[in-house]
Amino acid sequence: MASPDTLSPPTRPSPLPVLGFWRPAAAGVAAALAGLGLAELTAAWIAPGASPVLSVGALVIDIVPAGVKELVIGLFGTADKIVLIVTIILVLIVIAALAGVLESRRPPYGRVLVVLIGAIALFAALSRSSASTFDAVPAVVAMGVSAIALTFLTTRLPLGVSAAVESDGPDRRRFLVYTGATAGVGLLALIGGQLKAAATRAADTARALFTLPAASVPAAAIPAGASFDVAGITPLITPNADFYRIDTALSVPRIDPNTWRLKITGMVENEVELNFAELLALPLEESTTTLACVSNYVGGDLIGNATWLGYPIRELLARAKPTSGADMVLSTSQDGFTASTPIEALTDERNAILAVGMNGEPLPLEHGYPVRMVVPGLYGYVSATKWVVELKLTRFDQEQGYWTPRGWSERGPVKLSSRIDVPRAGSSVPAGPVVIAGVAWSQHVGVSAVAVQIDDGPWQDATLADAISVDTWRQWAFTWTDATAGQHSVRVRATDSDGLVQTSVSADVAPDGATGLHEVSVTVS
Ligand SMILES: Nc1nc2c(c(=O)[nH]1)N[C@H]1C(S)=C(S)[C@@H](COP(=O)(O)O)O[C@H]1N2
Ligand SMILES: [Mo]
Repeated sequence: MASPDTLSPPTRPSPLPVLGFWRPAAAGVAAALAGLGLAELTAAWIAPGASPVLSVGALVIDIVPAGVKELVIGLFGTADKIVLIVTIILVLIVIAALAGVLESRRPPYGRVLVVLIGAIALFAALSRSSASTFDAVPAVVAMGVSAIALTFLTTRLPLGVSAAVESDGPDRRRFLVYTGATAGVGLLALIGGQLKAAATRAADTARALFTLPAASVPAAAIPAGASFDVAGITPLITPNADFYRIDTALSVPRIDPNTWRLKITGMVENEVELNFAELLALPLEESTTTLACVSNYVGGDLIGNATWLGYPIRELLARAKPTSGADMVLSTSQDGFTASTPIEALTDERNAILAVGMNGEPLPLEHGYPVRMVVPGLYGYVSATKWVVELKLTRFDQEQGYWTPRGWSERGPVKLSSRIDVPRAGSSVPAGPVVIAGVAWSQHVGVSAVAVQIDDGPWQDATLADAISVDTWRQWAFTWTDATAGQHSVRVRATDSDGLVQTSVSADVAPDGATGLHEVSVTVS
């Protein structure tokens, strides 16, 4: 007679769970997929250069010895990059499975592994030469999401299951639903990120292939005497790569020029619509204009000067025929930013343009590609709408630009100012003649004089370089012949063509631009 104990099946799972392998491994892979997918999606939107997979790939290319590289290229030819990406993904899957198993048996070592891998991705993203702080975000998302998903899946799900329930039952269903949902979110995010990245690449390629039409009206030649040969002075024309960038865009809008359209709406007799090809076919004009940000403090560098190519806005407004009450053009960017520009500034003789070119190149993406506004004499926040898609004729008493309800003036003419570029603040210079130099601007009026003051001495006239136009900054220089040893302060002051002298009264940048005199202290030795 057999003992009943040995015949009857166990009535409940053994108190010591059988340590599963496949479920924790699958949970690890699902968690990694969720983290990676959301990280790639984040990268595609806010940091296109910082895709975790691609930046790790770039890191591998950098550190792999030349011999291995040649071997891989020899074996796979032009498919070498795909092989690299597939390898990275396979390695990641293995590590993720390992992290799942580790986390289910020896928490928190699975999470520790996830964080380590995330740290490698973070290092890879930030070690690129053009990395910015935003580039840290995708790797941090990957790390955070994977670690949280891993913890959730390994602590809440029946992973340590006995053979009896392995094949079926509610446990299995629960496991499949949660793990599947986690992996599904990751997969969807990954696909979304790839679609966004493809759109970005398409826009970048379109920009790279686009050649600017020639100007019908070329910019006035820059006089030979417009720049001084002084080391350290601001270049007269700011190279695109050095041009300051200010906008509210978390991710730079990528506009397909083939779908770009400008609408002129609001208080007009005729609504006007224009596409990119139509704009390029118009007689484009070139002009050199200094662009300044209202947030530029005295002596600051949120100002640049470029030769822009574009079409006069006044001509387009003339087509639309604004009705009599309109006094403002509210320009809107594709990303929703708006600027309120007085209608006079767009219809008088100044070079207010819809710009497509900057220093001989299509507008850089960050500077408004394919089309932006440039209006001489007004701060950027009330005039220089990048990625512009609509000009609405309206009234200041009816609508406001983006920054006005946020504490900035509805109108923002650029204030008369000047800056000392050399010697730099806090620097030491040898005794003897010292060249002091910089730039001064009084947009749309023009600078007529610049003077320099050393310590409490008299104001002495600096030499002005030739002007390009009243809408551009002007270089100035002064030779301080009797610089004596010790600590000195140097101040600069400009006078505009109307005779207005730059005020020494300091005002903050808000609400309508800083005032005061730029002063640097230098040590003469
Ligand atoms: N679409 C859009 N355009 C914008 C802005 C913005 O936030 N979004 N900022 C404005 C501000 S405040 C300035 S100073 C200029 C700066 O232009 P830049 O980045 O080309 O130097 O763009 C203007 N145009
Ligand atoms: Mo600005």
